[in-house]
Amino acid sequence: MSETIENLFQEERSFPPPEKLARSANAQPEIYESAAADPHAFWVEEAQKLSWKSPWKQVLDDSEAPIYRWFVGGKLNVTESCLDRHVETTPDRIAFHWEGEPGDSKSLTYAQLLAEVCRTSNALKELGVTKGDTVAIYMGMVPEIIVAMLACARIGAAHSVVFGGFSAESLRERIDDASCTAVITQDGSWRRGHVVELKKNVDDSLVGQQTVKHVLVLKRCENEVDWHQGRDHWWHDVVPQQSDQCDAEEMDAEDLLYILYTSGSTGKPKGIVHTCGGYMTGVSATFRYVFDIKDDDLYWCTADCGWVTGHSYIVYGPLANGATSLIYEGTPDHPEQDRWWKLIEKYSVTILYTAPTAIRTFMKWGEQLPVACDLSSLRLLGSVGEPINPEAWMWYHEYIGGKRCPIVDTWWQTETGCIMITPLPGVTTTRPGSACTPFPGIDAMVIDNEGNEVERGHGGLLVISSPWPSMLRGIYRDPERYKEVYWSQFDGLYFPGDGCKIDDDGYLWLLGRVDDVMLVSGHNISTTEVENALVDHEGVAEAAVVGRSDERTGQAIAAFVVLRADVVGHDDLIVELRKHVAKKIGPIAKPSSIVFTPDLPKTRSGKIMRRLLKDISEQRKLGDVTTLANADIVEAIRSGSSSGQDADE
Ligand code: 6R9
Repeated sequence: MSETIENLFQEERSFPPPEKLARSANAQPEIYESAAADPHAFWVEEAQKLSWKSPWKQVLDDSEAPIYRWFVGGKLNVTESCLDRHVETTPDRIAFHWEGEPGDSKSLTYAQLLAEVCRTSNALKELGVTKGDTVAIYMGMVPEIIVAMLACARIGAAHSVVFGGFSAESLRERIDDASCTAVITQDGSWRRGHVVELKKNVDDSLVGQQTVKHVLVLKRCENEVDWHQGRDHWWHDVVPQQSDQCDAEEMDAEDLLYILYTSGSTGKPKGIVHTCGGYMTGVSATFRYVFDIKDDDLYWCTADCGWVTGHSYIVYGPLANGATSLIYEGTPDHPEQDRWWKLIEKYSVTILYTAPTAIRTFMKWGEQLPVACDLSSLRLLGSVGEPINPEAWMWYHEYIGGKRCPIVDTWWQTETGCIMITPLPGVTTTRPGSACTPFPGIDAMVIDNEGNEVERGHGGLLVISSPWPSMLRGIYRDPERYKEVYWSQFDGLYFPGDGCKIDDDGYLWLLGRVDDVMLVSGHNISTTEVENALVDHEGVAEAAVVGRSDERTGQAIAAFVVLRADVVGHDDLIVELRKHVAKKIGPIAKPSSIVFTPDLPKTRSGKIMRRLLKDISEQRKLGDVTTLANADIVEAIRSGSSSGQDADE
């Protein structure tokens, strides 16, 4: 019988934590043992670090599993943990330094942020938004997006942030699904020097829409907008004159905090539901220990608030810990490809949290850009969103981290709310490409298709075997789909849909989505391992592989390769790359075709869309491309691909 997923790629390099960081790290080695001995006590201790209005009566109610309730009966308002308590002790501490794409900037202290949140809360109340309503937020990365999220939380309205790059149709679908009563947006948002017309998209999305009564519009780009009298309100007309005091609505631990839609690879977007008490406990604890946050740190998470990473690790986690963060509005290549490195230099950023897709793009652009900037303030690096290829990890380590910064490769999902598998920077000896081990208090296993735990040294499916506080509470208005998608495969186990292998020391190596696994001559091969082997070649910056139907082998591996800036793609290189993969992970994994391309199709959150590459390889009509960040690349690949050679020997 074939393995659920083969274990092919071996990585021998390892990096112990720097001594100085280890000595004063927020998480010390004992944390694993004590959390394992009593996980509930661990989470209770973390929950107690938040501000509660009244205590819970029960830590976990699992009587209706897989619907779990945490901190049952507890009352709180998450904005008091994020703002009020810091304003009491350190009102002048900076919460956010913000830099706009055109170069304008602004800083907000905790006291200023609380005042602005209260004014916005009062404005929303005046418009009739109340506890139990859902508000859509469709904005760019301006400080007001954070203010808007927190203002909703303060008055007990759920927010549903829709990424500002999504179309009017996607916005409409999400507004309808959650029956939003208000939308908060901007006239426009800056992106690579151009204005993205957010207000226009909102107008288009609301044609014939019934539930939305009010649209609050922040002026940012001064582009012209249509105005719907009675429905539309300028932020500057309704917010500034409000009182800067607003009592925080008392919320049950299990009341809805937000809905966030995740599309997955196919099908209708799922409205992932997060509640107040457990979610805050999870994000606050993971932020403190994984990012080792200290008073003098300047933390920068490069995500957009439209993604869960922005919710958990720009807004709720950092603010719960009283952190000082940088946020940046624009793209990394505006005005030049060194914008990020200039920002790190300007603000003396100490902790950087970004995605493999960004790192691989910087590899493609070349290390001369970061090397020319002073990045010596950095002390810790993070990665999230996709498996990070070992070679990309090494590049990040060398050219961004100056070989001195630990890298935390953090595996988690919109659904999990907080980081689940990760190194702890002062404790874990890291291995490039491994997310290492479950966070304290989290139970994960790798199992085969029959549900048996695999032995070390083998691959299989990742599952989470006990509930955790920040877990999703369901799919909005679709409890059956929730059970079906996550809990129907293996009894009592949460199935995230990712492949994973466990090495001889118990380290976990994420292998991408199970749907993408390729079946070649009876071997189940993960896309991640073949991509790792390709990126291991010095000429390659990025690679994506898919299984294309093949009469002889079932599936054949089709590879799409992005080369580094100074490398030219030619036939000899194709031969060389195939040999390289064969040598690195075995002849079975050799791509049968390799196409060079300037970029890969990616979702707007930077994940490679292998589904489209599969359509191209099998010369099918392309599936849905509306969530694509770079739609034009698909045509370019398609024309390149028809001339791409099929090297079979
Ligand atoms: C936070 C976020 C979740 C999916 C997840 C997995 C992939 C995220 C990863 C990773 C390997 C990591 N993923 N982090 N794979 N290593 N460190 O990305 O949430 O947008 O819901 O995506 O992303 O496949 O299942 P979300």
